[in-house]
Amino acid sequence: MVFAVNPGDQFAAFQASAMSSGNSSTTPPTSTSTSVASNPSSTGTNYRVIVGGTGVLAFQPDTVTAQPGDSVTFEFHVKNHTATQSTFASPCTSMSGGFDSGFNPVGTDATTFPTYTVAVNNTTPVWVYCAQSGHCQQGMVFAINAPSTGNTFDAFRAKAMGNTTSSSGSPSGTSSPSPSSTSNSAAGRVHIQSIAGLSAVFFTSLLFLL
Ligand SMILES: [Cu+2]
Repeated sequence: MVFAVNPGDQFAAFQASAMSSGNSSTTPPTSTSTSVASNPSSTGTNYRVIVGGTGVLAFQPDTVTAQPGDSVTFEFHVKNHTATQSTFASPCTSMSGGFDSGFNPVGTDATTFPTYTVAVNNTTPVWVYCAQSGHCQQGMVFAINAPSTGNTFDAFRAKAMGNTTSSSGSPSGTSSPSPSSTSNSAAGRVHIQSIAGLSAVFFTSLLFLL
């Protein structure tokens, strides 16, 4: 499990050397690069993300920082994974109108790997998960341009894994707006209702005074 910042097309080689384990053949991992859809621009960077692999339920790397004009190519390895866009609020649920690679079954002896490429059009965070049963809940998530504070990738993954209580250190009731926004939605609604109730009382007593 390795990671690189701005590796260009050298990440696969870096990763391959890291993973010197027993994959039977030594196919050069760059061989599938011709299947990239619609080259967005000649100057954009294409980031390669390995999805799954032997004993791996992860996107590698699991985050990418990209510029408009760049692209991200998911390369699906063994098992049957997807790259499906979600939202920060619901990490393991397909986003309406978002992209979805669909399932990509890959056998253990595969020597070529299906790919799916998405274009990066802006720097808005893009949240991605694997829709295979249980994978997202085991942390198989990915992000493009995740913020370094607030809605971070770590918070996204924690939310995917159901760990919404792990706000770092701050006892509840403080004003940190980020990680608590979804799991408390019911509580938030109650809170809003009680505020509405209060203002109704307030308004009524105003009427009374008039
Ligand atoms: Cu998966």
